[in-house]
Order: sequence, then C-alpha cells, then structure tokens
Amino acid sequence: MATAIKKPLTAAQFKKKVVQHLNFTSSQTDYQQDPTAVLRAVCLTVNEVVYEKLTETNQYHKEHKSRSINYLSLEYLMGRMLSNNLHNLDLFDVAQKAVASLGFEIEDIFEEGHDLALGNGGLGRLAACFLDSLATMDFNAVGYGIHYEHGLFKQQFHQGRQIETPDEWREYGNPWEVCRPEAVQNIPLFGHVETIANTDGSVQKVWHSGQTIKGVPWDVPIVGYNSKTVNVLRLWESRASSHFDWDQFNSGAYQDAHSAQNHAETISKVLYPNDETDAGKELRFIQQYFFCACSIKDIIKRYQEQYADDWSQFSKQVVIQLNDTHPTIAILELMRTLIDEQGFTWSDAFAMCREIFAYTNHTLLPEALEKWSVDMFERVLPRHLEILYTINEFFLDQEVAALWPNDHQMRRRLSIIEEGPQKMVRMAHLCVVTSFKVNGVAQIHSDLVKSDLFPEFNQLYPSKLTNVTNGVTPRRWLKACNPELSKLLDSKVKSDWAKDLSSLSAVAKFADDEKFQQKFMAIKHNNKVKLAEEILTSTGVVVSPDAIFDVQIKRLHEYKRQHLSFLHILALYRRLLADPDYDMHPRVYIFGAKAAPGYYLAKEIIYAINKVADKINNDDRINGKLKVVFMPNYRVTLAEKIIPAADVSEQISTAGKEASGTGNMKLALNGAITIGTLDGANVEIAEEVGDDNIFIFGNTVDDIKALEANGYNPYDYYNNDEEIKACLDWLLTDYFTPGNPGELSAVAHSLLDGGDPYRLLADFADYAKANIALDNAYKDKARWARMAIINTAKMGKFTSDRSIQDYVDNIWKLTPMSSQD
Ligand code: BZD
Repeated sequence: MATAIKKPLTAAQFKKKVVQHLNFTSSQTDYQQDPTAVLRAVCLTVNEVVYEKLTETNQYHKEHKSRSINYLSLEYLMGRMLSNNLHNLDLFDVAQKAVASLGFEIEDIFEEGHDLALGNGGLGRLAACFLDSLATMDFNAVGYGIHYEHGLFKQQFHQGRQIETPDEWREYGNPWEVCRPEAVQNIPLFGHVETIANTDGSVQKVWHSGQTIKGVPWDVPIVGYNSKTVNVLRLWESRASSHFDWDQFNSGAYQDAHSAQNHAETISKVLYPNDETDAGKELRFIQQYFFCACSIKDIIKRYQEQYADDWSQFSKQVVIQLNDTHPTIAILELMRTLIDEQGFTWSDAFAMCREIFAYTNHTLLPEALEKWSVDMFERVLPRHLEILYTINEFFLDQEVAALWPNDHQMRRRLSIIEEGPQKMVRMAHLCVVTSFKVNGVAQIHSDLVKSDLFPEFNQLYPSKLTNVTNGVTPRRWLKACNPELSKLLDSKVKSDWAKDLSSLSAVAKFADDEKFQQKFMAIKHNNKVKLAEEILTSTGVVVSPDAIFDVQIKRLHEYKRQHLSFLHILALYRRLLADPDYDMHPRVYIFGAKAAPGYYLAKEIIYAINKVADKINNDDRINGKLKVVFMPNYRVTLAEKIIPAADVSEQISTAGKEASGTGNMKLALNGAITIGTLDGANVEIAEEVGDDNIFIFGNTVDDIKALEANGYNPYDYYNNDEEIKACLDWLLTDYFTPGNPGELSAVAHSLLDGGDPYRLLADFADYAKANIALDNAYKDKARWARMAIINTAKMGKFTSDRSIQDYVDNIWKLTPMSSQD
C-alpha cells in the first residue's frame, strides 16, 4: 500500500509525549485508573502533529493564493475524532502500542471520547464526510458552522417512550478545538434603516442596529487521510458584545445585568432538532443570520489579508456552498456588505454574488422548504429585507417578465415573496435565483428537483440545476469502523482503497472463492458477536449472532417508514404464532433512530416498536426466531458499531421522498444487502451492484403518482389484505399493552383515517414478498456471501471523494495543493 506521508512519530516518542502531557499539562501522575486523562493526553499529543500540519497548510495556500471553498452548514455531525485522526495520520498502530505500554486498550480510550453531535442526521453527516474528503484531496477548504453548547439531544427510553436529555459534549472541554480571539466578529441586528439623500441625487442606506452580538470562533482541525492537509472547521459561538454591567449588578438589578448577556449567549446554546416546526422560531432565524454574518465577515477578512481593497479577485478566490437553505442569509449579508460598506453598485454586487454562491437542495418535502415571515425578517434584519426586495424586483421584472411577459400567475408562483394572509420569504427561491449552480444529492432526486420542485426555474436557467450524488468517507465508514474487513481487503487490493475506493472492485473476482467467502463471513460474524454484546448491555436483550441482523438506522420520520418494517414484524410474529414451524431464518430487527421531540407520531412509532419488541422478545412460543431491539441514543458512534455487523440494510422510504440517503452506502460498503425502494441513492446502488445483489420492491415514483391520481384509499388495502387488516386491528387491542387497549392505535389511525400519507399500505405486500426472497437467499450461505462481497466491491462510486471531485469539476473549479506545485 502506498504511504506517501512518513509516520510523524514512533511508538516510543508517542508514549513519551503522552506521559509528558499527563504529567505537565494535566498534572496527572496517577493515571493508571484514569482513561479520561489518558484520552486527553493522547489527543494533545496528536494535536502537536496536527497543528504543525495546519500551519503548513495555511502557509502553502497563502503563498499559492489558492481559491477556497467555503462550506456553510448549520450542522456538522462529526462523531468522535481520535480514531479517525489517528488513521488519517497513519498513527493508529503507533498510538495503539504506546497506549498498550501504559496499560490501556486503545478501544477503551476511544470509548472515553464524546461525539461531536452538532447535527441532526444525513445533512450534518454529509458535511462531515465532505470535510474529510476535502482535506484528504488537499483542497483549500473551510467549514463554517455554529459552536452549539448542546448538540443533538441524548435519547433514553423510559417504559418504551423516548426521553430527551441535553447533550453535554464539551462540559469539561474539548481537546480538538482551539479558540481564535484574533478572529472575533461583531454582528449587528434589529434596529432600523435610515435613508440619506446625497447631494448628487442618489440615496444611501444606513442601518442603525439595535443590538450587537460577538461571534467567537472555535477551530476544529480537519485532518486529511494520507495527505498534506489539515483544514479547519470554524464554529461560531455567540457572546454578549458589551461587558457585564457591574453598576446594574451592584444596584441590585441582577436579572437585567444578566439578561443582555443571556440573550446573546442563547443564540449558540442549542441545535434545533429538525421537527419541521421551526417556522416562526425567531431564535432559529437569528442563529442562521449570526453564523452567516460571522462567516461572510471572516471570508472577507481572509481575502483582504491578501488583496486589501482590491475586490477584482474576490470571485476568483472564493466560492461558497450553501448546505440547504439554512445559510441563505449569507447571500443578503454579502450583498449588504458590498453595497453599504464597500461602495459597490447594486448590479455589480449582485453579479458578484451570482458568481460566488452555489446551493445544495436536500429535500422535496414541501413542509421542509424554509419560509420566514416578512414581518420577522423586517424586525430582525430590516436592511437585508430591503435588499431581498430589490433582488425580487429585478428577478420578476427582468427575468420572469422576459420569458413570461404579463404572466401574473407565474410571477406569483416564482416570487421570492409568497403572498397570503402572512407574507413569507421563500428561502429556496432566493437561493435558486442567486446561486450559479443548484444541485440535488442523487440522480433521481436531482431529476425531481428539475421536473417537480423547480420546473419553471429550470426553464429560466437551463444549465443551473444539476446533480451531485452524495458519498461517504471510506476512512471512517470502513477503515476505522471495520478493521478486520479492512485488513482482508488490504490483502487483496494493491492500491490504497481508502483513497481510491473504486479499486475495491478487484475483490469482486473473489466473490465465488470459497475461502474468501468464509473469511468475509467470519469477519461479519465476529462483528455480529460484538454487536450482540452491545445490544445486551444497552437493551438487556439476548440476540444470536447466527440470526440475520436486519438494520434500520436513520432519523425517525414517516417518510422513512420505520412503521412499514414494524408492520411486517407484526405479520411475521403472527405467522409464527399461527405456525411455530413457519419457515424463516431467525431474524433480529435492529432499530436506531431519534424522533424530533415535537414530532408526535414519530414518538408513537418508537413506543409501538418498543412495546411490540417487549412482547416478542419474551415470547417462548416462537423459539427465538424473531427478536426486535431499539438501541437507544443512535448517533455516529453507535452507527460505527452497528454497520459492520449488519446483514440487511432497510432503505424503505416512499419512492420520491428520500433525497439520497447515505446510510444505505455505508451499510452496503460493509457488506450488508439492501432491501429497498427505488428511491434516492438506492437507485444508483442497484445500478452498481446489479439486480441479483439487492432486493428492490414497491411502487416507483411514477406508480405512486398514478396511485394518487386515481385517489389513494388506504382502506382498499385494509379490506383486501387479510394480513394488513389483522395487524392493524391488533394494534387497537391490549395484546402488547396489557390493560391499556388502544395505546398503540396512533400508528394504525395514521395509516387508515390519517390517509396513509406515505403510501405504506400500497407497498406492504411487495415488501413482504421481497422479505421472503431475502430469507431464501440467506439460507444459501454461498449465495449470500457472494452478494455481500459484491456489495462491498461495487461501492467505489459512493466515496465522498467522488462527490467532492464532482463538485470541484462542475461547480467549485478548484485546484488541489499538490497539482499547484
Ligand atoms: O440529507 C438529508 C436527506 O433526508 C437525505 O436523503 C440525504 O441523504 C441527506 C444528505 O444529503 N436531510 C437531512 O438530513 N435534513 C436535516 O437533517 C434537516 C435539518 C434541519 C432542518 C431540516 C432538515
């Protein structure tokens, strides 16, 4: 394997540094019983290497005036950093030895680390994978986000119900971040706009803000794998800009003295869980503005350090990617800065923004498309709203009118402002109008963005809408999380597959090799044994590693249809009760999912699964053929344990609803077989692995449209499918909740009287059929092993390195460090 970068430390040197940090940084001499202290010392040791590389990276890009990509995202789901950083620096073995000589297992040290859970799900994890790829591929990149005091809530179950508790990821500090006081920003908000008439007849706008918030940057280094680069993720923390008022405090007004400070610090206090009910939440809006304003000021500061007041190179040096519409205010903030502070004309400022911003869409769900009320916009950001109006006016009068003259319907439909009892700003429209590229995240999703979401925009700007299929980093999602499989792959693949994932296709030729199959499946079995232990610890349920491990891990949402799998579990249970010899290989259903705290039905689905699981897991009549576990507190670290042990990957969203999915890629990469609909990236996974190596079922996007055109009626399925009827009726009894009939009825009601909005019943029969095919395939060991190997071998397309290369080639137009030499 090619290792271009020399190991920076030997095990002996590493150990010496760890001990030095224990003694002199933490004043710990008695660390034998203190893995937390060792973790900290190991991190500090790694940081010595990391920060040296960071300095070199910065110097290089300064000297070479490299164009930079600035990734703006409200979320980064980084997970733990240590194992990943050790792998990426090729220091894993060194650290393992050093730590062993201090009397610790490296895995136990990792377990002391906290997840950086500054995100909800796929969107935040995608941002983390992209940062890993950008550093690995030596691109000049900065990630910008918020330094939330509390990331995504921790989940526990109390009698089957989800309980949320705050995430305390940095309660006692985070060794990976460094504060940068030299890059603090002051951010105005509220207030009013004054119009000043100049003597030459022109007018000037002056924004008199009502409050100023301080933005304090914390940098988390992002270490490339076997590369020269360490980039940074810069996270903004909000603080009060004025100092604590001692006079007020001394005069007894403790509350008031604190209140300004509290208000300011609230902004970065907590990550919003995406319950789609954020609309109208002023604090969320201010979070978005705060981090956009800090980031735009920082981007300009970095530029001016090189070019001072020469703006001619700005759009050549800077590209900004908006991760969904959450950072859209960055467009208005840059416009405002250029016009009000740098003396640009409106059209020059707008032209410049149109060269700088690109936007990624992650959803077609109408309720998830962001809108903010004009009233709130005006109150918080009066000047930005004025600028927004001018953009809208230009767009409607110059561009819409040119293609559709006098078409008022079209103006209404495309306007950035939605008319109605309460005027709303359509953030996605602002993004599409101003960005030079708009991309979806899988081919089918991007096609639907063009045909269904923004068809008129696609007519107006024919080359703007494009696709970049998502990807995942093979460093975290194979090399680090599945070390045994990684070693097996190393033995068969000559090049460094972690950097060139398509080279894994070389193992396809061993798919029928009996010895290789045995090795591959033995590794899967070992991983299942480890997961079974984890399941026992976290749920108290004993599961057999000889059963099929069937995994559904993702946020809980009706469109993802955890309740489809749930309904099928009820059907299997029923079949087993009717016939204990019912022919099926034992199966363990493993769920991991957080429900947004305000999402009632999602929480009811969790409860129902837990209650049914209780009953099934303790029912001797079914001979352990079926087990169901809901693992609490699903997060990156748990995913790293579940994914290597999965046999089956459930990707069963309603066709057209899951933009891409990325768990599907991680699971297939680790040799799990997908059972899924033709949705999101499943379509492309099926193309890569071939029809024989995936179980596709259900209605397609077109089928669903046809079903709806004919008037979808869930009772058609209920009345005509005895199994569906029996399972839904079962939920109305007290079979799973003795003494409390109807406790699980919410799920049944949503599927019947609720109209089954995600067309679950229409897919049930075909899903059940696909499961029988899957069960048969598993019973043929050689066939299953072959399928699993092919899945791993054919995932080359889904490395986030390929996604990044697509962005670079088609959108960002960057040159990496090495090719600039
Ligand atoms: O983005 C997800 C999509 O649902 C997935 O299909 C896709 O693979 C990933 C990455 O492109 N979207 C999210 O994760 N969205 C959120 O988490 C979110 C967060 C805040 C507000 C709205 C949505």
